[in-house]
Amino acid sequence: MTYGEIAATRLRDIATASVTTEGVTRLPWSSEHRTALAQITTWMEDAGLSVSLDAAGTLCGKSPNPTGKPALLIGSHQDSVPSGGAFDGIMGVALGCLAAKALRDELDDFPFALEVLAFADEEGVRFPTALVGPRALAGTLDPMVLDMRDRDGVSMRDAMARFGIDTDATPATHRAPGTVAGYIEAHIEQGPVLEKHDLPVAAVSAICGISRHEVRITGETGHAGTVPMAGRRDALVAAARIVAGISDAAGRAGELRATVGDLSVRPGAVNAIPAEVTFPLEVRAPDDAARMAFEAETLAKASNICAAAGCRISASRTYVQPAVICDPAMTRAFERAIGEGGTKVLTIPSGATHDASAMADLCPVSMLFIRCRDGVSHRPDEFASAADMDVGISVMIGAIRNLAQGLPKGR
Ligand code: HGY
Ligand code: MN
Ligand code: MN
Repeated sequence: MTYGEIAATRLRDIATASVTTEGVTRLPWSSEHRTALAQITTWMEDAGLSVSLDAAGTLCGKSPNPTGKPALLIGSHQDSVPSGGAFDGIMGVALGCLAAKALRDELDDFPFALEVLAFADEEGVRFPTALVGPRALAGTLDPMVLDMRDRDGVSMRDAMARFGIDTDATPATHRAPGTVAGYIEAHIEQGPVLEKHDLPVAAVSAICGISRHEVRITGETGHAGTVPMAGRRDALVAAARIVAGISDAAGRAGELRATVGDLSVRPGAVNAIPAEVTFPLEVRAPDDAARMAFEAETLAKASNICAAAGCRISASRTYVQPAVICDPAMTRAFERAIGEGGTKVLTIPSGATHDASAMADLCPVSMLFIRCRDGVSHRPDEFASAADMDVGISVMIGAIRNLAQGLPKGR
Protein backbone atom coordinates (compact mmCIF):
# COMPACT_ATOMS: atom_id res chain seq x y z
CA MET A 1 0.00 0.00 0.00
CA THR A 2 1.20 3.55 -0.67
CA TYR A 3 1.45 5.98 2.23
CA GLY A 4 -1.56 7.76 0.74
CA GLU A 5 -3.59 4.55 0.79
CA ILE A 6 -2.57 3.87 4.40
CA ALA A 7 -3.67 7.40 5.30
CA ALA A 8 -7.00 6.90 3.52
CA THR A 9 -7.62 3.65 5.40
CA ARG A 10 -6.70 5.18 8.76
CA LEU A 11 -8.93 8.21 8.14
CA ARG A 12 -11.83 5.98 7.13
CA ASP A 13 -11.41 4.01 10.38
CA ILE A 14 -11.08 7.02 12.68
CA ALA A 15 -14.12 8.68 11.07
CA THR A 16 -16.25 6.12 12.99
CA ALA A 17 -15.14 7.80 16.24
CA SER A 18 -18.15 10.09 15.87
CA VAL A 19 -21.59 10.62 17.41
CA THR A 20 -23.09 10.93 13.94
CA THR A 21 -22.97 8.56 11.00
CA GLU A 22 -23.89 11.34 8.53
CA GLY A 23 -20.54 13.17 8.63
CA VAL A 24 -18.10 13.21 11.54
CA THR A 25 -19.03 14.78 14.87
CA ARG A 26 -16.12 14.49 17.32
CA LEU A 27 -16.00 17.17 19.96
CA PRO A 28 -13.19 17.53 22.51
CA TRP A 29 -13.21 15.68 25.84
CA SER A 30 -15.86 13.26 24.57
CA SER A 31 -15.81 9.47 24.39
CA GLU A 32 -15.30 9.84 20.63
CA HIS A 33 -12.19 11.94 21.35
CA ARG A 34 -10.90 9.15 23.61
CA THR A 35 -11.60 6.54 20.92
CA ALA A 36 -9.74 8.65 18.38
CA LEU A 37 -6.71 9.05 20.67
CA ALA A 38 -6.41 5.27 20.94
CA GLN A 39 -6.18 5.01 17.15
CA ILE A 40 -3.78 7.93 16.81
CA THR A 41 -1.61 6.29 19.46
CA THR A 42 -1.19 3.26 17.17
CA TRP A 43 -0.29 5.57 14.24
CA MET A 44 2.38 7.27 16.37
CA GLU A 45 3.77 4.01 17.75
CA ASP A 46 3.90 2.60 14.21
CA ALA A 47 6.14 5.56 13.37
CA GLY A 48 8.49 4.77 16.27
CA LEU A 49 7.25 7.70 18.36
CA SER A 50 6.75 7.60 22.12
CA VAL A 51 3.26 8.79 23.00
CA SER A 52 2.03 10.99 25.85
CA LEU A 53 -0.96 13.26 26.57
CA ASP A 54 -0.02 16.73 27.77
CA ALA A 55 -1.98 18.79 30.30
CA ALA A 56 -3.83 20.65 27.53
CA GLY A 57 -5.09 17.38 26.04
CA THR A 58 -2.66 17.31 23.12
CA LEU A 59 -1.46 13.83 22.17
CA CYS A 60 2.30 14.09 21.56
CA GLY A 61 4.32 11.51 19.62
CA LYS A 62 8.06 12.15 20.12
CA SER A 63 10.90 10.63 18.14
CA PRO A 64 13.89 9.37 20.16
CA ASN A 65 15.95 12.42 21.14
CA PRO A 66 18.89 11.32 23.31
CA THR A 67 20.86 14.50 22.67
CA GLY A 68 17.98 16.87 23.48
CA LYS A 69 17.79 18.49 20.03
CA PRO A 70 14.99 21.01 19.39
CA ALA A 71 11.89 19.36 17.92
CA LEU A 72 10.27 20.08 14.58
CA LEU A 73 6.59 19.87 15.41
CA ILE A 74 4.08 18.41 12.93
CA GLY A 75 0.43 18.58 13.82
CA SER A 76 -3.20 19.40 13.44
CA HIS A 77 -6.47 18.80 15.31
CA GLN A 78 -8.51 15.69 16.09
CA ASP A 79 -11.84 17.45 16.60
CA SER A 80 -14.49 18.20 13.96
CA VAL A 81 -17.46 20.49 13.47
CA PRO A 82 -20.90 18.84 13.86
CA SER A 83 -21.52 16.50 10.88
CA GLY A 84 -18.21 17.62 9.44
CA GLY A 85 -15.77 15.93 7.14
CA ALA A 86 -13.38 13.02 7.68
CA PHE A 87 -10.26 14.99 6.67
CA ASP A 88 -10.35 18.46 8.29
CA GLY A 89 -7.64 18.42 10.97
CA ILE A 90 -7.16 14.69 11.45
CA MET A 91 -5.59 14.37 7.99
CA GLY A 92 -2.65 16.48 9.18
CA VAL A 93 -2.10 14.10 12.09
CA ALA A 94 -2.27 11.04 9.85
CA LEU A 95 0.10 12.48 7.25
CA GLY A 96 2.48 13.68 9.98
CA CYS A 97 2.72 10.18 11.46
CA LEU A 98 3.45 8.66 8.05
CA ALA A 99 6.09 11.29 7.24
CA ALA A 100 7.74 10.60 10.62
CA LYS A 101 7.63 6.87 9.88
CA ALA A 102 9.30 7.39 6.50
CA LEU A 103 12.09 9.54 8.02
CA ARG A 104 12.63 7.33 11.09
CA ASP A 105 16.09 6.07 10.06
CA GLU A 106 17.39 9.50 9.00
CA LEU A 107 16.66 11.42 12.19
CA ASP A 108 20.04 10.85 13.85
CA ASP A 109 21.59 13.06 11.13
CA PHE A 110 18.94 15.83 11.42
CA PRO A 111 19.54 18.98 13.54
CA PHE A 112 16.11 18.42 15.08
CA ALA A 113 13.94 15.64 16.45
CA LEU A 114 10.36 15.14 15.22
CA GLU A 115 7.17 15.41 17.25
CA VAL A 116 3.67 14.78 15.93
CA LEU A 117 0.80 16.56 17.74
CA ALA A 118 -2.93 15.82 17.78
CA PHE A 119 -4.60 18.90 19.27
CA ALA A 120 -7.87 18.38 21.13
CA ASP A 121 -9.94 21.42 20.16
CA GLU A 122 -9.32 23.63 17.15
CA GLU A 123 -12.89 24.19 15.99
CA GLY A 124 -14.16 25.88 19.14
CA VAL A 125 -17.60 24.28 18.64
CA ARG A 126 -18.22 22.93 22.14
CA PHE A 127 -16.85 25.97 24.00
CA PRO A 128 -16.81 29.62 22.78
CA THR A 129 -13.05 29.55 22.33
CA ALA A 130 -10.53 27.55 20.30
CA LEU A 131 -6.90 26.49 19.94
CA VAL A 132 -6.47 25.53 23.60
CA GLY A 133 -3.68 23.06 22.76
CA PRO A 134 -1.42 25.23 20.60
CA ARG A 135 -2.05 28.26 22.84
CA ALA A 136 -0.97 26.20 25.87
CA LEU A 137 2.22 25.17 24.05
CA ALA A 138 2.88 28.79 23.03
CA GLY A 139 2.22 30.08 26.55
CA THR A 140 -0.59 32.34 25.27
CA LEU A 141 -3.52 30.43 26.79
CA ASP A 142 -5.77 32.62 28.95
CA PRO A 143 -6.62 30.32 31.90
CA MET A 144 -10.07 31.90 32.12
CA VAL A 145 -11.11 29.90 29.05
CA LEU A 146 -11.07 26.81 31.28
CA ASP A 147 -14.12 28.27 33.02
CA MET A 148 -16.11 28.68 29.79
CA ARG A 149 -19.17 26.45 29.63
CA ASP A 150 -20.74 24.36 26.88
CA ARG A 151 -24.47 24.33 26.07
CA ASP A 152 -25.05 21.85 28.92
CA GLY A 153 -23.33 24.15 31.40
CA VAL A 154 -20.24 21.92 31.71
CA SER A 155 -17.05 23.95 32.17
CA MET A 156 -14.04 23.14 30.03
CA ARG A 157 -12.11 22.54 33.27
CA ASP A 158 -14.58 19.86 34.39
CA ALA A 159 -14.76 18.29 30.94
CA MET A 160 -10.97 18.07 30.81
CA ALA A 161 -10.75 16.71 34.38
CA ARG A 162 -13.29 14.00 33.57
CA PHE A 163 -11.11 13.20 30.54
CA GLY A 164 -8.21 12.63 32.94
CA ILE A 165 -6.37 15.92 32.48
CA ASP A 166 -4.75 17.68 35.45
CA THR A 167 -6.02 21.16 34.60
CA ASP A 168 -3.90 22.76 37.34
CA ALA A 169 -0.95 21.83 35.15
CA THR A 170 -2.51 23.13 31.90
CA PRO A 171 -0.98 26.65 32.00
CA ALA A 172 2.49 25.11 32.50
CA THR A 173 2.24 23.08 29.27
CA HIS A 174 4.13 25.76 27.34
CA ARG A 175 7.37 24.90 25.55
CA ALA A 176 10.55 26.94 25.88
CA PRO A 177 11.14 28.53 22.44
CA GLY A 178 14.65 27.03 22.22
CA THR A 179 13.21 23.51 22.41
CA VAL A 180 11.15 23.97 19.23
CA ALA A 181 12.62 24.31 15.74
CA GLY A 182 9.36 25.08 13.94
CA TYR A 183 5.85 23.84 13.21
CA ILE A 184 4.43 22.36 10.00
CA GLU A 185 0.82 21.48 9.31
CA ALA A 186 -0.70 19.62 6.40
CA HIS A 187 -4.41 20.36 5.94
CA ILE A 188 -7.15 19.80 3.40
CA GLU A 189 -7.52 23.07 1.49
CA GLN A 190 -11.22 23.47 2.32
CA GLY A 191 -11.58 25.57 -0.82
CA PRO A 192 -11.66 25.28 -4.64
CA VAL A 193 -8.28 26.78 -5.65
CA LEU A 194 -6.23 23.56 -6.03
CA GLU A 195 -9.01 21.95 -8.09
CA LYS A 196 -9.18 25.04 -10.30
CA HIS A 197 -5.42 24.76 -10.91
CA ASP A 198 -5.65 20.94 -11.13
CA LEU A 199 -2.88 20.57 -8.53
CA PRO A 200 -2.66 18.01 -5.68
CA VAL A 201 -0.87 20.31 -3.20
CA ALA A 202 0.09 23.93 -2.54
CA ALA A 203 2.21 25.77 -0.02
CA VAL A 204 0.48 28.36 2.19
CA SER A 205 1.62 32.00 2.36
CA ALA A 206 -0.57 33.32 5.20
CA ILE A 207 -3.49 32.40 7.47
CA CYS A 208 -6.36 34.85 7.83
CA GLY A 209 -7.11 36.72 11.03
CA ILE A 210 -10.50 36.20 12.67
CA SER A 211 -12.72 38.01 15.16
CA ARG A 212 -16.09 37.08 16.63
CA HIS A 213 -18.67 39.22 18.40
CA GLU A 214 -21.84 38.27 20.30
CA VAL A 215 -24.54 40.75 19.19
CA ARG A 216 -27.75 41.22 21.18
CA ILE A 217 -30.71 43.30 19.90
CA THR A 218 -33.52 44.17 22.28
CA GLY A 219 -36.96 45.44 21.20
CA GLU A 220 -40.41 44.84 22.68
CA THR A 221 -42.67 41.86 22.35
CA GLY A 222 -46.43 42.11 21.95
CA HIS A 223 -49.43 40.35 20.44
CA ALA A 224 -48.82 39.72 16.73
CA GLY A 225 -52.48 40.38 15.97
CA THR A 226 -53.30 43.43 18.01
CA VAL A 227 -50.15 45.57 17.90
CA PRO A 228 -50.19 47.84 14.82
CA MET A 229 -47.20 47.55 12.46
CA ALA A 230 -46.38 51.23 12.94
CA GLY A 231 -44.36 51.76 16.09
CA ARG A 232 -43.40 48.14 16.68
CA ARG A 233 -39.97 47.55 18.16
CA ASP A 234 -39.35 44.25 16.41
CA ALA A 235 -35.84 42.93 17.25
CA LEU A 236 -35.88 40.40 14.44
CA VAL A 237 -36.69 42.97 11.75
CA ALA A 238 -33.75 45.08 12.94
CA ALA A 239 -31.49 42.00 13.02
CA ALA A 240 -32.52 40.98 9.52
CA ARG A 241 -31.63 44.42 8.15
CA ILE A 242 -28.26 44.29 9.93
CA VAL A 243 -27.39 40.79 8.70
CA ALA A 244 -28.30 41.59 5.09
CA GLY A 245 -26.18 44.75 5.28
CA ILE A 246 -23.18 42.80 6.63
CA SER A 247 -23.31 40.37 3.73
CA ASP A 248 -23.64 43.14 1.13
CA ALA A 249 -20.72 45.13 2.61
CA ALA A 250 -18.47 42.05 2.85
CA GLY A 251 -19.27 41.22 -0.78
CA ARG A 252 -17.64 44.52 -1.71
CA ALA A 253 -14.56 43.99 0.53
CA GLY A 254 -12.31 41.67 -1.52
CA GLU A 255 -10.68 38.84 0.50
CA LEU A 256 -12.67 39.78 3.62
CA ARG A 257 -15.38 37.34 4.79
CA ALA A 258 -18.22 38.14 7.24
CA THR A 259 -20.71 35.55 8.44
CA VAL A 260 -23.63 35.30 10.84
CA GLY A 261 -23.74 31.56 11.46
CA ASP A 262 -26.46 31.33 14.09
CA LEU A 263 -29.46 33.31 15.36
CA SER A 264 -31.68 32.91 18.41
CA VAL A 265 -35.01 34.69 18.85
CA ARG A 266 -37.02 35.27 22.04
CA PRO A 267 -39.84 34.60 22.85
CA GLY A 268 -39.78 32.61 19.58
CA ALA A 269 -43.55 32.28 19.16
CA VAL A 270 -45.40 32.56 15.88
CA ASN A 271 -47.88 35.04 17.35
CA ALA A 272 -45.50 37.20 19.39
CA ILE A 273 -43.36 40.09 18.17
CA PRO A 274 -39.64 39.17 18.70
CA ALA A 275 -38.35 40.95 21.80
CA GLU A 276 -34.73 39.85 21.64
CA VAL A 277 -32.35 38.43 19.03
CA THR A 278 -28.78 37.30 19.60
CA PHE A 279 -26.32 36.24 16.92
CA PRO A 280 -22.56 35.71 16.49
CA LEU A 281 -20.80 37.94 13.94
CA GLU A 282 -17.58 36.53 12.50
CA VAL A 283 -15.17 38.59 10.38
CA ARG A 284 -12.06 37.20 8.67
CA ALA A 285 -9.36 38.80 6.52
CA PRO A 286 -5.70 38.25 5.61
CA ASP A 287 -5.15 41.87 6.69
CA ASP A 288 -5.86 42.74 10.35
CA ALA A 289 -6.36 46.49 9.76
CA ALA A 290 -9.03 45.81 7.11
CA ARG A 291 -10.78 43.35 9.43
CA MET A 292 -10.85 45.80 12.34
CA ALA A 293 -12.09 48.67 10.14
CA PHE A 294 -14.90 46.46 8.81
CA GLU A 295 -15.93 45.45 12.34
CA ALA A 296 -16.09 49.10 13.48
CA GLU A 297 -18.10 50.15 10.43
CA THR A 298 -20.48 47.21 10.77
CA LEU A 299 -21.24 47.89 14.43
CA ALA A 300 -21.76 51.60 13.74
CA LYS A 301 -24.26 50.80 10.96
CA ALA A 302 -26.00 48.26 13.22
CA SER A 303 -26.45 50.92 15.93
CA ASN A 304 -28.08 53.26 13.42
CA ILE A 305 -30.45 50.51 12.20
CA CYS A 306 -31.43 49.70 15.77
CA ALA A 307 -32.01 53.35 16.65
CA ALA A 308 -34.32 53.69 13.65
CA ALA A 309 -36.22 50.54 14.74
CA GLY A 310 -36.57 51.68 18.35
CA CYS A 311 -34.34 48.81 19.51
CA ARG A 312 -31.23 48.66 21.68
CA ILE A 313 -28.02 46.86 20.67
CA SER A 314 -25.08 45.47 22.62
CA ALA A 315 -22.04 43.74 21.12
CA SER A 316 -19.12 42.10 22.87
CA ARG A 317 -16.07 40.61 21.19
CA THR A 318 -15.77 36.95 22.19
CA TYR A 319 -12.76 35.88 20.13
CA VAL A 320 -9.88 37.33 18.15
CA GLN A 321 -6.96 35.79 16.33
CA PRO A 322 -4.51 37.92 14.31
CA ALA A 323 -3.51 37.02 10.76
CA VAL A 324 -0.30 34.96 10.48
CA ILE A 325 2.38 35.14 7.77
CA CYS A 326 3.92 31.69 7.25
CA ASP A 327 7.70 31.58 7.72
CA PRO A 328 9.28 32.36 4.32
CA ALA A 329 12.25 29.97 4.72
CA MET A 330 10.03 27.08 5.79
CA THR A 331 7.57 27.86 2.99
CA ARG A 332 10.47 27.80 0.54
CA ALA A 333 11.39 24.34 1.90
CA PHE A 334 7.87 23.22 0.99
CA GLU A 335 7.96 24.93 -2.43
CA ARG A 336 11.29 23.26 -3.19
CA ALA A 337 9.90 19.86 -2.18
CA ILE A 338 6.80 20.40 -4.33
CA GLY A 339 8.96 21.26 -7.35
CA GLU A 340 11.35 18.36 -6.65
CA GLY A 341 8.31 16.06 -6.76
CA GLY A 342 7.44 17.31 -10.22
CA THR A 343 4.35 19.32 -9.23
CA LYS A 344 3.86 22.92 -10.37
CA VAL A 345 4.52 25.18 -7.35
CA LEU A 346 1.57 27.24 -6.10
CA THR A 347 1.46 29.22 -2.85
CA ILE A 348 -1.88 30.54 -1.60
CA PRO A 349 -3.36 32.22 1.52
CA SER A 350 -5.69 30.33 3.86
CA GLY A 351 -9.21 31.68 4.49
CA ALA A 352 -9.63 29.04 7.19
CA THR A 353 -7.77 29.36 10.47
CA HIS A 354 -5.66 26.54 11.84
CA ASP A 355 -3.65 25.37 14.81
CA ALA A 356 -0.68 26.96 13.05
CA SER A 357 -2.33 30.35 13.72
CA ALA A 358 -1.61 29.94 17.43
CA MET A 359 1.67 28.04 17.04
CA ALA A 360 3.08 31.14 15.33
CA ASP A 361 3.41 32.70 18.80
CA LEU A 362 5.89 29.95 19.69
CA CYS A 363 7.92 29.29 16.53
CA PRO A 364 8.13 29.72 12.75
CA VAL A 365 5.16 27.98 11.08
CA SER A 366 4.37 26.71 7.58
CA MET A 367 1.52 24.78 6.00
CA LEU A 368 0.82 22.46 3.10
CA PHE A 369 -2.64 22.27 1.48
CA ILE A 370 -4.01 19.06 -0.02
CA ARG A 371 -6.64 19.28 -2.80
CA CYS A 372 -10.26 19.23 -1.59
CA ARG A 373 -12.91 17.69 -3.88
CA ASP A 374 -15.37 20.36 -5.07
CA GLY A 375 -13.78 22.68 -2.51
CA VAL A 376 -16.28 21.65 0.15
CA SER A 377 -15.44 21.24 3.84
CA HIS A 378 -17.20 21.22 7.20
CA ARG A 379 -19.60 18.85 5.42
CA PRO A 380 -20.01 15.04 5.29
CA ASP A 381 -18.93 14.99 1.62
CA GLU A 382 -15.52 16.57 2.33
CA PHE A 383 -12.95 14.42 0.52
CA ALA A 384 -9.25 14.17 -0.37
CA SER A 385 -7.92 11.33 -2.51
CA ALA A 386 -5.31 8.76 -1.49
CA ALA A 387 -3.24 9.82 -4.50
CA ASP A 388 -3.20 13.48 -3.43
CA MET A 389 -2.43 12.52 0.18
CA ASP A 390 0.45 10.42 -1.14
CA VAL A 391 1.86 13.47 -2.92
CA GLY A 392 1.33 15.42 0.30
CA ILE A 393 3.30 12.93 2.38
CA SER A 394 6.13 12.88 -0.18
CA VAL A 395 6.24 16.69 -0.12
CA MET A 396 6.29 16.72 3.70
CA ILE A 397 9.18 14.25 3.67
CA GLY A 398 11.03 16.38 1.09
CA ALA A 399 10.35 19.60 2.99
CA ILE A 400 11.58 18.13 6.28
CA ARG A 401 14.76 16.95 4.54
CA ASN A 402 15.15 20.44 3.07
CA LEU A 403 14.67 21.98 6.51
CA ALA A 404 17.25 19.56 7.95
CA GLN A 405 19.75 20.97 5.49
CA GLY A 406 19.11 24.55 6.43
CA LEU A 407 16.44 25.15 9.01
CA PRO A 408 15.96 28.88 9.59
CA LYS A 409 17.70 29.83 12.85
CA GLY A 410 14.81 30.54 15.27
CA ARG A 411 12.30 33.28 14.36
O1 HGY B 1 -13.00 28.26 11.44
C1 HGY B 1 -12.03 27.80 10.82
O2 HGY B 1 -11.52 28.40 9.90
C2 HGY B 1 -11.46 26.48 11.23
O3 HGY B 1 -12.03 25.47 10.42
N1 HGY B 1 -11.71 26.21 12.62
MN1 MN C 1 -12.46 23.15 10.48
MN1 MN D 1 -9.08 22.42 10.44
